[in-house]
Amino acid sequence: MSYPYQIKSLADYHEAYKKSVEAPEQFWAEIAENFSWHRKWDQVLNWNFDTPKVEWFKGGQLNITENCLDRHAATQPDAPAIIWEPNDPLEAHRTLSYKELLQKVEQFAHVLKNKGAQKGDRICIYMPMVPELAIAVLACARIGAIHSVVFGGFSSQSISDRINDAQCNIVVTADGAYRGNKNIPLKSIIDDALVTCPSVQHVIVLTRTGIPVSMIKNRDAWWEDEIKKVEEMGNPSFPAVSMDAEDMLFILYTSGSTGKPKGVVHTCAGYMIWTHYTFVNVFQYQPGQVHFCTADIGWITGHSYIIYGPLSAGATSLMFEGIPTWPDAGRFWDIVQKHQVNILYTAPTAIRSLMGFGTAPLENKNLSSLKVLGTVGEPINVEAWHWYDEQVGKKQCPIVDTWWQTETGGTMISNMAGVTPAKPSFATLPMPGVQPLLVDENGKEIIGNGVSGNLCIRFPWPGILRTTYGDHERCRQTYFSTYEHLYFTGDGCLRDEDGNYRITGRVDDVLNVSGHRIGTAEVENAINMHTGVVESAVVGYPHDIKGQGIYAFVIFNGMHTDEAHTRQDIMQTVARVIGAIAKPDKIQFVSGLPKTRSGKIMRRILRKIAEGELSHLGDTTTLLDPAVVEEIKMGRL
Ligand code: 7RM
Repeated sequence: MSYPYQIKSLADYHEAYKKSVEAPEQFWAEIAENFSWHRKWDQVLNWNFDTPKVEWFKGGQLNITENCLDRHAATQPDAPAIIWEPNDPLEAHRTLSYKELLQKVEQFAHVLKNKGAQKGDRICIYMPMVPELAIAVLACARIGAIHSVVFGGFSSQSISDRINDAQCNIVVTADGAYRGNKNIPLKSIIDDALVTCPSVQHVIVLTRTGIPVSMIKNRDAWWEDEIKKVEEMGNPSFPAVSMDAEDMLFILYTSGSTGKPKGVVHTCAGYMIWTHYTFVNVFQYQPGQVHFCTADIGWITGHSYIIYGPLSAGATSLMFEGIPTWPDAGRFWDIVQKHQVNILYTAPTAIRSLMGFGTAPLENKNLSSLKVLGTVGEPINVEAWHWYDEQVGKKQCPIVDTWWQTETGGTMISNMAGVTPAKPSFATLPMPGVQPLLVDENGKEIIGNGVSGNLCIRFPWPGILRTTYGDHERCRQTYFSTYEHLYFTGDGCLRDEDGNYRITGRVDDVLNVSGHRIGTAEVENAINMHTGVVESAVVGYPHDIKGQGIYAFVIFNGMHTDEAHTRQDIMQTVARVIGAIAKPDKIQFVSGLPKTRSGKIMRRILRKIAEGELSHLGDTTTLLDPAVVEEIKMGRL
């Protein structure tokens, strides 16, 4: 496949950017012409950020899976679409060509249809990182069902909240999952979740680990048995269902500043074009290259840059089931060597954790296939950037620092590999179609360079979220009401003298722990479920590997046998309610929390204490009880 819209030089970039701002409709229409449509659109863009309402390619009809599968299966049937590397290096890898992947997606689309799935239904997918996860996702898209993938590390409670919010009628899962030396009982976690999910009628269970599971009659079926039924039907093809450009493609839950995760909604055409365009340009993908994105498909990065971006481009996408440090800290490098990976896209937290093992795991690994490196998920510190550049890229590979969010669908601010200049710890320049600006607390735009403020976007791009599932008002409130007529990202940002952007981190109550977004309110709610807890306050603090760690201040009134034991109990509670990723790193027991006279917890003070900045707490005179601050300082962990 060729990409006529691939930007080839800095001058090209400036030209494309200018056109995308001056004539956005013409710009995106020309790109959209390169996809397969059942019907062309009537209007390129219709929008209003106040409602908010954004519609791209309204009236157009298409199916994203024809763009990701059929057209490549026709022109390059034997080209590898997915290379799958298992958790355990002793197990054989698998390669699925475009022809094979299409056939498997059609088979599973039949399975879903046989279970009664219809266009518009919501289907929850809770699976390990195996090819069948991508197959399930694409099969949903093929029949027009809306997928809601839930990361395999979330607890029963988190799953049932998400299933109930979206009213899913089908769940696709596996018996278990391998992650490093752990064996996670996915089906049993699903069984616990479904006790409180009356909307679910069918559960399809893939065999992965072989651990015993309980199968409930008339509800649960094995993936393999259902596939056999389709084979017995003679493996009929499955014509892709025609979708409106603005029909929902998927829901993905993400944390915000309130306790309840939001179901971010993306639609078919805009999301497809945005992930494709950003994939091809940011990584400068060349046909035949192997792209390795290390994210889990449970997060947006996996949706956009393991599945939809690469496959829409006819690329080879490498999917890895395991973790970077098992069986040893050379796992990524073995994979790069074994599969001749050309593009490696990972998170700063993974780089920092591997840095901790020194350079020994890199010795005798042939990384010469690498052409482009990428990072995503959190700010990358300069030290990690240089380590990545020197030890992994051998100073031969451009590094793209891609800033974006679940809500933006794809990359928003990033350099383009080898085409626009990189600057360590800077995401640098906006993608064509992205119009960033910085504002102060009052929403006044901060003009000029060498300034910082809150990062907003003033014009829609094709991949912007359309709503939060079932609660459009919440979408308006969260993203479009803080500053009038603008999309607010929740991130703080600096713009240097040359106009390069550096994202400095969240300015709301959202933590970024190892690249995972976690709301402080969510963690507090989970802690408060422990019977002995009276109240809690959670803040982030700088953590060498995770980027941010979770620090919890807890008022405990229960029966203390000993503090260490109570800490463990609270950790367990959080793991049960949310998942292990949200376990606090530190729990400090306190007798009170710093509150204003109106009862608001002053997190600013707690944040400073957690960071260890004990002497610059700022004004504490408005506190109800200033003495409590002294006590908390004394007991700091
Ligand atoms: C893709 C993803 C979004 C939040 C975002 C930022 C932070 C992501 C970068 C970054 C600095 C980056 N989606 N973030 N990428 N900060 N530099 N290159 O991570 O919805 O899970 O998180 O992540 O704070 O708002 S996400």
